[in-house]
Amino acid sequence: KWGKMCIRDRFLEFAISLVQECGQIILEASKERYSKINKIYEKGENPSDLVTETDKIVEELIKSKLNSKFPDHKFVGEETAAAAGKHHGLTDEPTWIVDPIDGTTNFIHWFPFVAVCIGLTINKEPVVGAVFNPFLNQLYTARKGNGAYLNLNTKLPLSSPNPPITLPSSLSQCLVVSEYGSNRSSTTLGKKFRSVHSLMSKPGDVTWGKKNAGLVRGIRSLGSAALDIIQVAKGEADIFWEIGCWEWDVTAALVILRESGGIMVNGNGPNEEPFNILGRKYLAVRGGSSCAGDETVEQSQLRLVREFWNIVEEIDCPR
Ligand code: 2AM
Ligand code: CA
Ligand code: CA
Ligand code: CA
Repeated sequence: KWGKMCIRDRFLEFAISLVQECGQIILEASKERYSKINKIYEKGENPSDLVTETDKIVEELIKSKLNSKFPDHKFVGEETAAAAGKHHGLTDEPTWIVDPIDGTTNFIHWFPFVAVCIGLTINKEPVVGAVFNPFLNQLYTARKGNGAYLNLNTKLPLSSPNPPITLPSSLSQCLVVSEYGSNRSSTTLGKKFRSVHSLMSKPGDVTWGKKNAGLVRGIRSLGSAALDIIQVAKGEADIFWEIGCWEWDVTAALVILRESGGIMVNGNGPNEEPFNILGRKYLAVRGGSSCAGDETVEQSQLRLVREFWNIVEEIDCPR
């Protein structure tokens, strides 16, 4: 039914106007730190999983504006899903996938990596993405087939002044971004820590000193999965890895990542099974215009995916 629908600019334009409007609301609300508008709730039984009034207000605003503008379209949002207490599938209908505040803990603490994320899927394919960080006034946008941009004028990945961006030839040259999520059960977090540890040190490498290289160059956590992915789209990080996050963390940023030349898989790569936006395991590698050796850029990306996945321990994350 939606196969012939063209991906029109008006979808992206509307998403941009919404993230900008909501960014202002988020900024204003952040001034009222710890006051009523920012009343903080713990979600469910999980004390590290927080939500504020602002998360809810922003999501309701986006939902109602999208519903008036595109009444036939579906809506998926983090706080709506939380209120319903159950999850949903994804259909072929145009579906707006929204995270009103990605980085709620950052928002509460004024750590300036906070994003409002609006993505659109058609036929389950992410086609439009807008991610806005109001604290840094950075707007990231993309439409399938039309490139990815910072503040509507700077193309991603960044390449300053004008050299080709060379892909890392090995994991040891990669800067990795990842999150720990809000699941602090010792089994889940323990496995993740062991995986991260195995990336930061080489097996059998027990001495401190010059010989310790580590399997990756470093690991960073911004506290916003969407902005982690954006770092990869910009070319300022090489790999994004996260287990347990949701489609609203990923959809908008994924369009931007892909339009910047990056790839995202759920596990070992596209060879295994088609990418599933609901997969809750995400591994991304940035794009580049060249790479070392005889490989194509795509071959290099897939090799890095395989090498990375061989190191980290698989974690079961049923949804
Ligand atoms: P949120 O701020 O919208 O809740 C840091 O915790 C990052 O991981 C944020 O992007 C956060 O989104 C997301 N996140 C929250 N809960 C998570 C979970 N259980 N597993 C993985 N990521 C989660
Ligand atoms: Ca949340
Ligand atoms: Ca989120
Ligand atoms: Ca959120």
